[in-house]
Amino acid sequence: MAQWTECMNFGIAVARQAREVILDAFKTQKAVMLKSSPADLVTETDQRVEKMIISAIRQKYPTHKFIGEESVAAGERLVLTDSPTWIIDPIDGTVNFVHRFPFVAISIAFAVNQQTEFGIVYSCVEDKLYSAQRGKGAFLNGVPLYASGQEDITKCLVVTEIGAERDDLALTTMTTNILNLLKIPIRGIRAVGTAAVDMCLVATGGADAYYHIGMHCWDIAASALVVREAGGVVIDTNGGEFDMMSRKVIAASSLAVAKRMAQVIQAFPCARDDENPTKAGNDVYNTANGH
Ligand code: LIP
Repeated sequence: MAQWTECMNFGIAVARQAREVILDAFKTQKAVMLKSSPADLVTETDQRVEKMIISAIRQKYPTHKFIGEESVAAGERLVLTDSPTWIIDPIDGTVNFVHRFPFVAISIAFAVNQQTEFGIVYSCVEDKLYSAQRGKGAFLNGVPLYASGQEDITKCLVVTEIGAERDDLALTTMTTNILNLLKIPIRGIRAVGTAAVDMCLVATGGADAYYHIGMHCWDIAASALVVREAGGVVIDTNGGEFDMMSRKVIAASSLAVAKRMAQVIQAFPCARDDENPTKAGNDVYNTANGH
C-alpha cells in the first residue's frame, strides 16, 4: 500500500493543475453537448481536462491503464483489469459547471487488482481536496475526516441526486424513494449535483448518508474510499456488497443506517458500466425526436 503513496501525490499534483483550467473556464459561457439525456451534458473543458490528466499520468506511468468518463463516451472500452488503473471524472457536476453552480469536482481513483488503493476528490470552487489511501484514513485539505457514526435513521440528513435520467420509470422511482425516506421520517434531503462531493460530505459527518442509482464508476470510485476510510459504510442499494460498476450505491455513517436505507430504496434498471465495454456512457440523446 505504501508503494502507491507516490502515485497518489502525483495524482494530487495533477488535480491541482486541472483545477486551474476548470476555474478559468467556470467563469465563461460554455458550448454544451448532450450525451444520454437533455440533462447529461459535456463541454469542451470536460474533454480537455480529461486528456490533460491522462496525458500527464501516462507520461509518468506509461504502463498504467485508464478509465475516463469522456474517453468511454468517445468509444473507449470500459474494462477494469488487475492492472494499475486510474478511474477519472474530469468534471463531476458538469450541469453545475455549465450553470456556474459552485460545486464541481475532479474525481480520480486508482485501483490495483480491482481494489481501490487511493481516491482524490477536488471540489474546485470550494478549494476542498478530499483524499484517502486504503488503510490510512481520509482527509480534507490534510485534516482527518470522520463520518458521523449516526445509527438512528430518524436523525439522518441524507444526500442524493436527481441524476440525468428523464424517463418516467427513473423519475417515478426517484421521487418514490425520496417520499418513502421522508415518511420514515429522516431529518432532510439535499442534492449538491455531484456524486463525488455528495459522498465526501458523508465522510465529513456533515451528511449521514448518500444514495443514488444511475451514476457511473468514475463518479464514485474515489469518494467511496474516502467514506470508508472516514469510518463510513458503502453498500449496494440492495443491501449487498458495493460494486462500483453496478451504478447503485448507498454510503452511510453506519451499517445500521445503510441497511435501513436499503430496505426503503428501490432501484430502476440501468446497464452496468462494464456490461457493454464499448457502449457504457455512450448512449447518445437524439435531439431530433427527444430520445
Ligand atoms: C454527474 C453526477 C451526479 C448526477 C449527474 C451526473 P457528471 O456526473 O456526479 O451525481 O446527478 O446526473 O451523472 O456527468 O457531471 O460527471
